[in-house]
Amino acid sequence: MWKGIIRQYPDFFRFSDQKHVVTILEGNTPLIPAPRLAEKINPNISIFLKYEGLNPTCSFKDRGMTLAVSRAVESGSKAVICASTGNTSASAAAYAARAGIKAFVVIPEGKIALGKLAQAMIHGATVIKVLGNFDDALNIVKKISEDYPITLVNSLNPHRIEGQKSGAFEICDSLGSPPDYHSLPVGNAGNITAYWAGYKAYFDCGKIKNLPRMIGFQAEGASPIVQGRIFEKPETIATAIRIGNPASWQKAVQARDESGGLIDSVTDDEILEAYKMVSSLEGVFCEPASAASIAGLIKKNTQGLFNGGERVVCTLTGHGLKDPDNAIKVSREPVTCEPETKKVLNVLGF
Ligand code: AN7
Repeated sequence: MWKGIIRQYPDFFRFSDQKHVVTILEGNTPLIPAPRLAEKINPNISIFLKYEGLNPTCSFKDRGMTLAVSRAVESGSKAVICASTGNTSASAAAYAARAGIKAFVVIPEGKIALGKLAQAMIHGATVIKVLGNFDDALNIVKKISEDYPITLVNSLNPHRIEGQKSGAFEICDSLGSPPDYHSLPVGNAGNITAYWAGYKAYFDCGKIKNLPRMIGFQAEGASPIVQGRIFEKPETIATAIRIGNPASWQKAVQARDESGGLIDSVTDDEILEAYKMVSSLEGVFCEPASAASIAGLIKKNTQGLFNGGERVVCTLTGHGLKDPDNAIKVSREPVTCEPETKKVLNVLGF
């Protein structure tokens, strides 16, 4: 039976007392081959989707949260706090509930997907909506965690990044070696940092013989790393990555440069196109921010990045059901009709 990432990778996550481990059996997400997507984008490459939407709270954040909350419990902490565009708050709320400690979450008012808000609320977190953006919220929780006995569980907490390395371990374990390219959406830039650290850790202990190139994608309206400037007013339909001043900015640049990769931006239209493509061609439903990894792959393929024969992994960071509003907005409307077979057949075109 799968035991959650901490117990599954004990060489990397050591605990002197196992009773401190807080897990909801996160990780072990499928690496799904995407042949129909590849056929459409470039039949000479292989695409795999690391479907992080199948974690306990339906995003990759659970990998870091199991470790951050376990370490908080280990150190005797009774409360955690985070700023969030939604997924971190959902995960923090769930793991705090599991640990029997308090969660305080600070989110930008009106700019988080409905499912994520529902998660934070149902798990019993104290939810504070600020009339500002994620960057404002992060500044507030950083200050609070410095002054009060409350553990910060944003990715500034190094245990978050540590835990998120496990995504890279699983991919190498599944493929038998790393992919040639690893594509990710970039928001606060913790995940691209974590995956690169994970690949390097596996390389250093001899489990893999080479390293992938990391390719990261920001939304154009929230692309501080690409443009080399803080965005005071980040805007994108992909609210998860609506971040103007990423906490792991320098580490993401380092991951890009060390791996020989790149960080670029994609437009909201490109994101929504990729969002529809992956769900309609592969039956895999992710949230808009996640589709930035695929939008970026499409953009780079058009620009001639691939020679043929490459294996590319795209991390689909969060489940599509988190954001039903956007799914409905971009899809064909259901047809309403009288409860009569003839009328239904008529709509079906028979
Ligand atoms: C679905 O929840 O920042 O570059 O506060 O939810 O590691 O920040 C979420 C980020 C990508 C970007 N995809 O990852 C938060 C938050 C989804 C996300 C990202 C997020 P990072």
